[in-house]
Amino acid sequence: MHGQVDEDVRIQGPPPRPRPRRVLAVLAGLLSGGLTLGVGALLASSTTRSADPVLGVGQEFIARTPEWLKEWAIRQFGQADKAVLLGSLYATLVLFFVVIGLVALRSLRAGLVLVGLLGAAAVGATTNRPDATAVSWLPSTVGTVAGAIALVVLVRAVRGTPPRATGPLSRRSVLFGAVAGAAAVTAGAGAAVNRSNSVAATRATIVLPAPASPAPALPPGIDAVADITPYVTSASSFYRVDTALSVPQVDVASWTLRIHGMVEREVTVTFDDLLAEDLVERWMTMTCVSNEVGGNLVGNARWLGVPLTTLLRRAGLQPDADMLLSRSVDGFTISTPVAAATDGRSSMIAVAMNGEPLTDVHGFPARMIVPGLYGYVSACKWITEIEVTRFDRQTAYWTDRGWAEQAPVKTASRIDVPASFAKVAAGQTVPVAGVAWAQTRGISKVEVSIDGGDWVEARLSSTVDADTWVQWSHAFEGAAPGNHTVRARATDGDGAVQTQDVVKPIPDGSSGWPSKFFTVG
Ligand SMILES: Nc1nc2c(c(=O)[nH]1)N[C@H]1C(S)=C(S)[C@@H](COP(=O)(O)O)O[C@H]1N2
Ligand SMILES: [Mo]
Repeated sequence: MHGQVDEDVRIQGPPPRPRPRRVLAVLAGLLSGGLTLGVGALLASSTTRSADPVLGVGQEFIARTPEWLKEWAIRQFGQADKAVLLGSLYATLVLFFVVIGLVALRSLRAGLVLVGLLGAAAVGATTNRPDATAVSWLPSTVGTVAGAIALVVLVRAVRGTPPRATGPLSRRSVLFGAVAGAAAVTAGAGAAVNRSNSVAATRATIVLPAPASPAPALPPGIDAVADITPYVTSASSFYRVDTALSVPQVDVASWTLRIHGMVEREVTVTFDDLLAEDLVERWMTMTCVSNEVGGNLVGNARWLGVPLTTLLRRAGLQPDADMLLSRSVDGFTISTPVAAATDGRSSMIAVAMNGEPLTDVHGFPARMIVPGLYGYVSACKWITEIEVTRFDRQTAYWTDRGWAEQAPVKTASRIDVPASFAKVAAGQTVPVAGVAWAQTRGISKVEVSIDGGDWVEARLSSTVDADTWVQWSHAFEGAAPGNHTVRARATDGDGAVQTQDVVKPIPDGSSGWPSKFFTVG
């Protein structure tokens, strides 16, 4: 009985209000935009990853961002900078698609002009990437055409007479559903292809040979200090710095490293060629030039690889060459002084980190590692080419943007404890501890001072050699109640004391004494 009453009410109620056409136009804009991105992603996944319209525009944005904005973004968002960039890019696109839908409702031609402009921008960006191929224009072009057709069909359906109630589904709903479905299917298929192209599976099948020259075993007492940075940094907690919006997934079977330019003979090696060499394994600490005093863009790992000298000797360097210009699969470039490869330090083309093949973010299948130089002038990830050349002929990605050509790592220390603004109970000892590094020179001493008082020598943990950081610690007794500042300074193996001069990272690395503020009481 009740059911019947309900039925009567519904039949006699007001007819469903037709959805306002502007809402439908916005939806038309969003769905056709979604189809553009889906088709673009699918085509890019099966041709060139960097030809994806969104990634291409994002990468071009990174390449053209002024230095101050980049610095601000890194300071503001740190390791999340890429996620923030992609998020903003998608938010902007949503806004564009909404506008396109509304404009198209009034004038389809004007809407299509906007679609065309957006498509042209995407084609421009993707074909301008340094790793662009002959087909990089395709994903954005086909995606834009598909989106344009969808926009015309959907907007015409919106403009047409309200849907007649013929059956449960109007023609309009079918069209909207079809475009939504096509957008979802293409985007999903693109993501699936990308997943299947990922290096995770091949990486797991790689068998690393034993090193001909193994790294020294870690001496006892290398992690002597509790609650601070461990001596070994795992791959997953190692800092990541690069310009790659999507992490290159390199097919190791077809990957090669080519050494050319000012050489006696060109050398091209495969990954298996590298593994067949006499491999050396070394502990080395790597630092980013963007690391602020007290910052965490520094890590220490056991690297396995082929000495750079092995490969360069095979190629035969011309005597007037002074630069190695490394190129990554994504077109990124790094310039390294030839001397850093030939002066006896453990420079290598690394294939493994802490006993495992490199992870994709850290440069799979191979990267350069040079002790004592900041990463941007040495540590090329996803390396595929070394051009032997001269500093008066070539420049590299970051040196084109105002960073120094020569950038040896500056002697540095960091205070890990006490934590900033820590509170310590009165009468207790205050542990002060951290790490210090001066790759190739080593650390001979770390000193600490409270409130500008006398420098007291801290205790150094053991270390394996001059190319890695070392832990240090000191326990302050009898700090008076109140606010205090503790400072640290390191002395390197040459006897040079870490400079007090406070300078920013650009152009060749930050300096200054690290400090921590704490309260007793
Ligand atoms: N291909 C490529 N290699 C690169 C970079 C990059 O942007 N692209 N960044 C360099 C910089 S600035 C640093 S500090 C190190 C960081 O290496 P990691 O991410 O493995 O810690 O990689 C270097 N190698
Ligand atoms: Mo860096």
